[in-house]
Amino acid sequence: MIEPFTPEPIRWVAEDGTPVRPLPERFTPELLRDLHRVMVQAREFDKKLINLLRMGRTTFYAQSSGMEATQVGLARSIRVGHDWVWPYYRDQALGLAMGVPLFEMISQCLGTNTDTCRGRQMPHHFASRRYNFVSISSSIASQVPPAAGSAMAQKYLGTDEITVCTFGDGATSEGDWHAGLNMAGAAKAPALFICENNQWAISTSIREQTASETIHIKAKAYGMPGFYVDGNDIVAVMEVCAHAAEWVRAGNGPALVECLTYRVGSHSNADADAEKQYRSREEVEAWVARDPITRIEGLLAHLGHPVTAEERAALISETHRQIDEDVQRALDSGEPDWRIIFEDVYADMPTHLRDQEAFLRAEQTGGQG
Ligand SMILES: Cc1ncc(C[n+]2csc(CCOP(=O)(O)OP(=O)(O)O)c2C)c(N)n1
Ligand SMILES: [Mg+2]
Repeated sequence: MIEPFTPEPIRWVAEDGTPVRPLPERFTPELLRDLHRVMVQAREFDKKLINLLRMGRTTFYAQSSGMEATQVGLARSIRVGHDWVWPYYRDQALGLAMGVPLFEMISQCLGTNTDTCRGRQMPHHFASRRYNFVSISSSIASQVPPAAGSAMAQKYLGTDEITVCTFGDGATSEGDWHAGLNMAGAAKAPALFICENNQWAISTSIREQTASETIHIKAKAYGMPGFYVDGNDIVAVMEVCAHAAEWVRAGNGPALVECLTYRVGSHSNADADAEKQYRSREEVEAWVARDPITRIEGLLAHLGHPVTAEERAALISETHRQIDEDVQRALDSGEPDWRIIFEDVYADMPTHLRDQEAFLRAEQTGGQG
């Protein structure tokens, strides 16, 4: 039985990989291996994208390293392509686990012709129409009120879809967050709110962020259950998120899940983490020791299906090979033409934009027309 408002995060697997309660049957070695594969891919995606950033191929990237169990576990707890997902900017492991192709994510980061947004979004803000993965907004918590609206629409249309909305701990201090949760609660709309509590909002710690003991208790104020889960334990994340998702889908109204995890890398490429300005190395090292990938490997070993060093190395090199190939293919597609800034908004372009387009064309052709 999964209860809301537990004083401690719900946990299934201890840090050394030993189950602390009976493992549900669905967690077969095959499923665990598949989850492990996506988590490793996401970790390697971070490393490769940081390299591309250093090479000047892209200009923004925010790592999800350390948070893979939360994001992959969430992806595997919802109906992918059916439910609607309003993500935030650190959700690449969520996207990958939902099935968004690496190639699409890489193209978006590079802003090439193969980018579905064709360079018109900030890098690392991918979207996927096929997977109902809504375009990311960098303005903290700005996705929460529209997600509440999306859930209200689902309720009024009588579908069995739900809306999933993710955000960080810092987002819970924004007015938008409270407005969105209040609206979804009052409308009893099918929204699943997921807080990826990585305990830092750039350099602001969770203790400075709020006087509340936890994030999930804020759910009480909005008339919904708040679940508290160990976000580095993928079994616990999947059990809790699947339970909350089905509770929401059954028409009971929204729910909030707080996944307690940690960002082991820097906030983004614009961060003083490396300079050790706001958190101690001891703190980071303590969380590196609770790594979610190590934990699932410990569980597989406990079950008698260990991931060997060779298998892990092969998985990593295959991921790197795939990413290198996709990067090349994206770069080969070239940069979008400047004219696209005038496309995809108006069926009939207003006069002032037509004038601007003509002006730019003249500039491009050196005043020759
Ligand atoms: C409205 C708004 N205010 C400030 C910022 C600058 N900013 C970018 S990320 C961030 C921290 C967010 O922390 P959290 O919600 O915990 O997510 P995390 O980055 O830790 O995953 C801030 C303050 C912003 N993007 N939008
Ligand atoms: Mg945070």
